[in-house]
Amino acid sequence: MTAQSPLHKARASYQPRLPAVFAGNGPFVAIQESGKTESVADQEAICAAFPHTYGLPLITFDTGGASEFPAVKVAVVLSGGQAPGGHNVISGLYDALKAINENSELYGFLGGPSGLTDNHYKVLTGDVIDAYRNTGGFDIIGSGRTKLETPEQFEKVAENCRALGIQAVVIIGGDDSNTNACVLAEYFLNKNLGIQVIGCPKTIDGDLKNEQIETSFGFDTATKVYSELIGNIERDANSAKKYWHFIKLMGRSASHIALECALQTHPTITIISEEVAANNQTLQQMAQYIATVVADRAKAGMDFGVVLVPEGLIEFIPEMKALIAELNELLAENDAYFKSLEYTDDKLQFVNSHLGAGPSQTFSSLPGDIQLQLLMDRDPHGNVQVSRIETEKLLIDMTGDLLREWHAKGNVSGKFSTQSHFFGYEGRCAAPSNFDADYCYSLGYAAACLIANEKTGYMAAVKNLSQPAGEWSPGGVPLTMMMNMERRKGKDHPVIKKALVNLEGAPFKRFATERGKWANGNEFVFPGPIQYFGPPEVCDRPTMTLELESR
Ligand code: FBP
Repeated sequence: MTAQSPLHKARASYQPRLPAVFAGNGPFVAIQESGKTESVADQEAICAAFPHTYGLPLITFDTGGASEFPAVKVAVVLSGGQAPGGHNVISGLYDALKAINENSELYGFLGGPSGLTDNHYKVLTGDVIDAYRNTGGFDIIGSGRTKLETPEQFEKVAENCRALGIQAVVIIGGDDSNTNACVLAEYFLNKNLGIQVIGCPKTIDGDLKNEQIETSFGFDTATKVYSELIGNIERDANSAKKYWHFIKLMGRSASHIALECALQTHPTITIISEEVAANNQTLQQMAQYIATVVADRAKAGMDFGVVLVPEGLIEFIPEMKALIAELNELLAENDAYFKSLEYTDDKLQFVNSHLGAGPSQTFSSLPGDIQLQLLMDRDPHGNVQVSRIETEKLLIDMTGDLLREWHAKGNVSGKFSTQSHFFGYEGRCAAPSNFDADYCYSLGYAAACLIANEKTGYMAAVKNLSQPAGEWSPGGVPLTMMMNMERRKGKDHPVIKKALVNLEGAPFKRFATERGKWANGNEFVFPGPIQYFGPPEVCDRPTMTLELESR
């Protein structure tokens, strides 16, 4: 990269703010440990799967630790989808390792976890790190979604680390990648290989959070970017007064992104998948709800509005959930045969002839495009690729059909002209907000402290995030503590528990009390672009989710 924008240049010299415990003494911290911990669910099964790493204590850092550490060689890998701030985790890690001992070295493994098995790496020097400080993207070393799951892969990782003298591996990833980190830590301990593994909580989706992890990095920046775009569309809708905009938002299964964006922008309608599941709402009922709001607004002369649709919605609609579960099992059991089918008709026929009565009926009722999108390859972790299913278009079609029916009966007036959008990739590589820049840098520091203190099987963590950075509390959370058993690719597996939107939580409750007003009037809010320089109430505001959850 040679040409740089003025913002890129100005941002390079931003010095991320650190929690007080690091600001005073750098990474030389004292370790405070809790008692034995338990996994969030399925304790017996998780304990049996991770006998060496189960039950580790929680760690918080305090001032007054050792003042010297030996040099250490560390590997870092970025895993899964991009999230703003990844480069700052790496720069925080680098700076802390160098502060610990200037002879420490950081190796960046390329293209995600496969870099570790294939031994593709580059040494991260000060010059390389400086070029990426406070920038978005994962391009410093690239990312990938390879799942580390077989002993052969683990042996390869160990062999490659040993050859370079690497003592610790930092995996920066989401729930699935941190599940990999946990499995790897357990394997290395079991084999007594002396290689530590530390995870870092990354994902724009916001679903890697729990009692200990307040938010994953990237959620703050991504939701601010989407909220800016939604606000712009709201203003366009309100100016032209002729379109209904249906916006699908990334976020995988959980609706955290849609909820946060709704709180920031007050759209006309927002669907929250978790509520749909709780109310057992069918696709038809959802279309009815949207059509009713459209018809009511038409009566008031408002043939326009903005609808937010979380990308994972399809998995939460009861009849679709049953269909997807059966498809997952069917495709996992017949993977090779299904992939050998060349023609679409043969694939559809195979699926139709193997599905049970209910799922088969649901499948047949879907438009052809959606049927094919549901049959696309699962990701390496067995997840349906919801970003590729055009749920927003399905809702537009169904709502339109209903409105035409009502129109024919003379029950509604007005026009239903639509535009569809999908916001996802637009937000994943944005320059990190001040919050994400600071948070990620602190996570990198925390990972280095865990390594220097010979910990393994931990996720680097920073708490008290709704307060200014100086008051943040860094430490480590045992990876096993976040695990439960889930069905993947037709089998039960120990995985980190995804956090879905809590319908009893403050963010959803706030949304639920306000949405009626937003549907009937024009309550749009226009957040505008992320600001990096300026007054703290504009530049340093955390997400509303974090703010409301910490009250
Ligand atoms: P992870 O952070 O869990 O890896 O996923 C982030 C994400 O952006 C999801 O919101 C989205 O469904 C998925 O990645 C898209 O995957 P891909 O980048 O492979 O298209």
